[in-house]
Amino acid sequence: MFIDEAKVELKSGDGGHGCVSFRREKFIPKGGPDGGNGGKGGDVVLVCDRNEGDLQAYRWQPHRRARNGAPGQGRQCAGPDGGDLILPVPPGTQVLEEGSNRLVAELTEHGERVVLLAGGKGGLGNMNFKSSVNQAPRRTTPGYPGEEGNFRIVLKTIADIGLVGYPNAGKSTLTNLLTAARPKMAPYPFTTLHVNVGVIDYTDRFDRIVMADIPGLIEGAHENRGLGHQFLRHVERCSLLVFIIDMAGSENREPWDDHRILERELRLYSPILAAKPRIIVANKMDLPAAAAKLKKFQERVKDMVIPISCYSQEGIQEFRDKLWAAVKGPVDQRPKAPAPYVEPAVAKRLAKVHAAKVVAPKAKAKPAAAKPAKGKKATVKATPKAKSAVKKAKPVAKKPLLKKSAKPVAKKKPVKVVAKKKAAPVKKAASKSKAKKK
Ligand SMILES: Nc1nc2c(ncn2[C@@H]2O[C@H](COP(=O)(O)OP(=O)(O)OP(=O)(O)O)[C@@H](O)[C@H]2O)c(=O)[nH]1
Ligand SMILES: [Mg+2]
Repeated sequence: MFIDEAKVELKSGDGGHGCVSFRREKFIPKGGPDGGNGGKGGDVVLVCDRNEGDLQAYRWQPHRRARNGAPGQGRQCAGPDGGDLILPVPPGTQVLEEGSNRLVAELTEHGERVVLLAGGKGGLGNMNFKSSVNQAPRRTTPGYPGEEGNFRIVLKTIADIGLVGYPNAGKSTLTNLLTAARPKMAPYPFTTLHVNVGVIDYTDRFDRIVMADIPGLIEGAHENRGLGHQFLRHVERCSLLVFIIDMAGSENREPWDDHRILERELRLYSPILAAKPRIIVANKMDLPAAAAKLKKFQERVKDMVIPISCYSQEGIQEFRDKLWAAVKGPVDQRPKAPAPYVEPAVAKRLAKVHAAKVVAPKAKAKPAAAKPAKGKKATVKATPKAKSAVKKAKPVAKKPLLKKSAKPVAKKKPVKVVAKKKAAPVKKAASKSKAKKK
């Protein structure tokens, strides 16, 4: 049984008490205080070990405690320290505080060590308290108690790619084909009940890719249908998701429906997982219905699709190469994260708002197009649209003249000039009449 979560109650060792003792030897009267210190309590230490597969050991033995330090002894002997409690855990283990769910420790690299709970310090024996004024002290200190706590240990498998698909899509068959892992494969749903990790070896490139095969997802997994979402945590750390889709629809489902539902379930599980880059693998291409369905599928889903068949092994080499390029190849050639999903109703509303925003600046642009009409002598060769704008602007420019508005419009100047010309003859006439009078 694969166990990826366990609740544990841990306690580090208490420190040993200090000792009260006086040296008593033949012919040595009043030998003085010689009580030793107590030993330190053992720590609770987590060690990351790649040979550990899961957390089974903690499920069956959840109460663990480190050893206490021994009390001090006479003749200035310190008590021995309590031994540390070493807890080996597989890479990808997280330790959370029970109740608050605070992440306390995370171990990802083989050999990593984390002291989860420190052991208590040992107490001081009476030899530490002797002085010129107190030559026979009976004073000691007790050992400090160790720490204790309840924790939840969770395993999140570390793999480069995670296989996601409906039950019977062929995830385990593909894992068997590409890696040395041997997950069970059979023509009934939920054959795989836990995570299987396999390694794809690229001997020619001196490289490897770690692949995680998880149990199948079905519609309503977020409501705990099937095995629910619980295994999706194992693909949370993958850099790439591989959607395996039964392209032949051998279970009377359409492949595009499978794809839509898988996307939805990922979204409902976590937005982080939904935003991971992915590639789609069309499996079971050896079956007759597959080719036609693949065409329809590609019309609906625009992402890259790699057709393969685990039976005839068609497309497997190409898949291996594309996988390597997607995980280890140049960064700019790797698949990009999908655009964030927007609910269709929200998308419609956004489209309307966007359209309104696009129209608004056009309406503002009209007066700007009319501006050159003020100067009349605008020599800019206007496009047909601009010409029409200029034509439309002409009556607008005349209007202020008719209304005699106070605005300094270019056409007002000739009016003033006319007024001056008329005024001049009047003055001349007045001067002529004055001359006649004289
Ligand atoms: N015709 C055909 N059948 C396939 C192909 N790949 C897998 N199968 C069959 O599909 C069935 C299911 O395969 P599995 O690998 O167990 O499917 P799975 O996705 O791991 O299923 P679960 O573990 O239940 O989630 C098995 O009977 C396989 O033999 C393929 O390329 N062509
Ligand atoms: Mg399987």
